[in-house]
Amino acid sequence: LNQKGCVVWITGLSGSGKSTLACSLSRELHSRGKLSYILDGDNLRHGINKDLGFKPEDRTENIRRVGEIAKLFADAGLICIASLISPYRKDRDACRAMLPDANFIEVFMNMPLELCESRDAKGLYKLARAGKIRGFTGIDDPYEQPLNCEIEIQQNNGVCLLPAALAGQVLTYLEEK
Ligand code: GGZ
Repeated sequence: LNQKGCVVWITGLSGSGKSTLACSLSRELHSRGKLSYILDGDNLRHGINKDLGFKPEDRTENIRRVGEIAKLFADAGLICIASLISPYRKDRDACRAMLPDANFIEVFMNMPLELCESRDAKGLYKLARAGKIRGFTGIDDPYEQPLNCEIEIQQNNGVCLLPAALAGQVLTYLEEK
């Protein structure tokens, strides 16, 4: 395998584009002959993490488990792309601490709440606003922005780059490392 394992950890609000970036990045890596694997918070919550909800201690355990699994993939030489809201800084930092520092690349999807909320693919923001879901990130549960992330994705004059271009930003970073 002509690659070194690492973890690309994508964090951000629901609807900020984490999964889209993860898919695009995985596709771009594949086309360059690089092996990757996506760990998606929402998917894993149907299987290995189906005993967990969204209380702070459940989110912490969710992120801890995914961090441990990501580490295994990275040890096996894969580029593991983790896509979770992971709203609490201490939980993300605990995952970072599991790996040699250069092997944890934190990507912050810094999108305005209004944009995420306007997408509302599953109608969850609407339910949260109506008080039908409690503890929804960005509404009545905090999102703690990274202080020292490796890559920050932002809109530029209200325009967001296409997923392939965003993936390109991450690829450039990975290639330089
Ligand atoms: C945040 C919630 C909640 C609450 C359900 N808060 O955008 P989605 O819908 O498809 O993906 C979100 C997913 C979040 O799972 P994570 O494992 O990434 O969260 S964390 O890292 O905080 O553990 C969202 C949906 O679950 N969802 N209830 N209360 N997101």
